[in-house]
Amino acid sequence: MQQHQKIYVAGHRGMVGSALVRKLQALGYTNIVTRSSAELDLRNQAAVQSFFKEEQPAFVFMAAAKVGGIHANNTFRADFIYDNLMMEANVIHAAYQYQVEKLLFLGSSCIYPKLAPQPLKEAYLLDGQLEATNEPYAIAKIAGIKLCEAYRAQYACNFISAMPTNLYGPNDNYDLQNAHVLPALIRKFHEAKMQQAPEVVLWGTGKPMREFLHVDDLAAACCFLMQDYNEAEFVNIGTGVDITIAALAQLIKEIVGYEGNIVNDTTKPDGTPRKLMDVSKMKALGWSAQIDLENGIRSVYEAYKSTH
Ligand code: GFB
Repeated sequence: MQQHQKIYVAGHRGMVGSALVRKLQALGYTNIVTRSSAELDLRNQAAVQSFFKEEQPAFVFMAAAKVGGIHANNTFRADFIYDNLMMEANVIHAAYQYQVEKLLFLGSSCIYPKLAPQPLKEAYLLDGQLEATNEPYAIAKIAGIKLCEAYRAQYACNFISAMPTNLYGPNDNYDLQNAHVLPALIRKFHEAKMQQAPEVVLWGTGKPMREFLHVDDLAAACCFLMQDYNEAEFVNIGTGVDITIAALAQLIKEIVGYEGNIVNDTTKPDGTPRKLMDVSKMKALGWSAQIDLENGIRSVYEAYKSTH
């Protein structure tokens, strides 16, 4: 990837896409093309094709997706499968038609079977039943991996896939119903502190374990793969360290400085018991995450306070 070559970052307004644009700019890439979803609906095949025909990007980061936390995934099941399938099929097919030199597709750790052995090795894909709350999203993301593999096998396209663990960072979604756990808890503890509320409600039992990666680390990993990795097999991206939801809540409570109680709402789902990435492949390639969880949460909380 040369600094003057045209790079399309799909989904540049999202948490991942905006981190990619920041990272690419910091690395000196000057020819980045973007479209908002109002300008280009990636679910519309004709619109996607005319965009690729007009812009002819050399590289594509496919970071556009419909995403959300456990409740959003479980509720908007049709939207999560339809929107994601359409976007990725249109972008990947257009990248083939318009001879994109290389494409990176972003998936998710929820592609793995619910009860897969831990840590999750890339080889565990399609080895068992998926977690029910996010099955439609996971199926769409698995389809994205398979699209990349199939276009590589049939048409020799250099399409690669990366599977990030749970992410957080700038431009995250803080909507309490639809957010992921980390931003939701930052908001809940912050508002409880401001209102001097006696308790904060944690969904589920607090026992599930999750791994959290700062999106700036993910962006660095994606640029690294775009520059150096050209294989068919997808690659996990994570920290290799996980934490219970109860311990995460305690950590965020301390960072925010909230002094009330935490209560569990066990009518809400726990989701997958654990999804810790095996990051040995990425480590062997020479990349590992740099931002530790406590510092990462401190930085996003500072940003949250300045904008809310
Ligand atoms: O982050 P999260 O919504 O998604 O929830 P998943 C993680 C865990 O935190 C679950 C608990 O056990 C939740 O029950 N939790 C506790 C909360 N309090 C809260 C809260 O206030 N809000 C939220 N959202 N959770 C998603 C998938 O799964 O992860 C997607 O649905 C995607 O497909 C994404 O893969 C990365 O980690 O369970």
